[in-house]
Amino acid sequence: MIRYFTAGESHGPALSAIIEGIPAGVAVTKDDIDRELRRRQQGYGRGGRMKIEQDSAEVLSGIRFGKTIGSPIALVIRNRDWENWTDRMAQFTSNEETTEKITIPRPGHADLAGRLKYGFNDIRPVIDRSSARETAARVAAGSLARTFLRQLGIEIGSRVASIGSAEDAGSEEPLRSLLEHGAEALSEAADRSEVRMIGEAAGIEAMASIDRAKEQGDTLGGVIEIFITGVPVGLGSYVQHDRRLDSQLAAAVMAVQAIKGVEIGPAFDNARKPGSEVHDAFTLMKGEGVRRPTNRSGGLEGSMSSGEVIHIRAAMKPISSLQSPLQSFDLETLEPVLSRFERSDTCAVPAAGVVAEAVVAPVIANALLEKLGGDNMDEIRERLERYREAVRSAFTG
Ligand code: EPS
Repeated sequence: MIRYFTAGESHGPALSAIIEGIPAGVAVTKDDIDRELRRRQQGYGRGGRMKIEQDSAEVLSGIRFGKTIGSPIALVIRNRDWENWTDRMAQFTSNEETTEKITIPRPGHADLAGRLKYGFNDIRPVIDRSSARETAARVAAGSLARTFLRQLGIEIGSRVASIGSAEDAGSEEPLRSLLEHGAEALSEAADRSEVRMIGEAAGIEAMASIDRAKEQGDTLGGVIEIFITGVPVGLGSYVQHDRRLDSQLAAAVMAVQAIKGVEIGPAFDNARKPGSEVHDAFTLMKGEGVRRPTNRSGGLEGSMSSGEVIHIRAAMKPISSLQSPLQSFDLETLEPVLSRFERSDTCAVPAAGVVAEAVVAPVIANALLEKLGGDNMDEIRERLERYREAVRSAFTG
């Protein structure tokens, strides 16, 4: 089973991740990892920090001659900004006397609860670890799981469905035809837009609203959609709560900073409709087995993959570092003050889509490994092919 951890502070020396459980024999290039890191850094509305960083991962273990060897893979992404923070984030020299303490919590952030929970007299350690910069390490780790999946014909992609009130409406048809080529075709199309939308007019509107928010010292959230193609039927299980694939996917996406809502397919719309307009009827296709003309279940039935495209939607709240401050108070003087501004992005919804792609990859890879077992690529490929064939021929008479 694949598991991973990340470590690192936003302004410390580096971010790192150890990922274990990627089978042996997965062909990996350095660019399979760095490409995802670059994608995560893009997007209209990012702040000054993205001009400083050029994320790239050093691989310390687990890969030999361009292939995984089944052992843990350790990754390090250096923070270029660290050189500007060596005093304020010093590890062993005590600069407590000379370092300005952060004592005004930003509403909406981890600042206040984190300061109380860990007992600091300075919010800085909370800011630095709760920062969404940590997602760079998750993207690096996730890129290995998605490389594994890609070699088995399973692809992950995403688009931004809305930013603020600007919606990528009317893109359903191009979206469907892109997905026929696999979810990565969708992501490639989305990556051509700075806001990762498919419709050009929607993208222009979204960028204008980001500009307006920035001028007003405000921030914007949005909705992202993740698609996974090529997933065989029957991953996950209904027999026990912790084996349900929909809950595992939702948990992974919800664990991304600022994600506050997750739905499988159009779940909240479905909740307003009668069952006859929600459930996907079966059609038997010659040579292909069962298909559903609609996919309103988002590719999951009974908490298992249905064999259709998996479709997840996630709501990201607007970033909580606002240039136009909200009411706060000083933790030392207890005086009411306006919240302080910490350099930040105006909108990071496009990046959140890339992060969401990365965090669902280990979930799908684990569900596949649970179904098939196997420690190396040849073994897994053969078992998957046999399973796909059994599914294809199950109802073809
Ligand atoms: C972030 C604040 C900003 C963002 C950062 C997330 O960083 P800084 O405080 O250094 O300006 O740019 O995102 C990243 C650095 C990144 O790589 O995504 C925060 O507080 O969450």
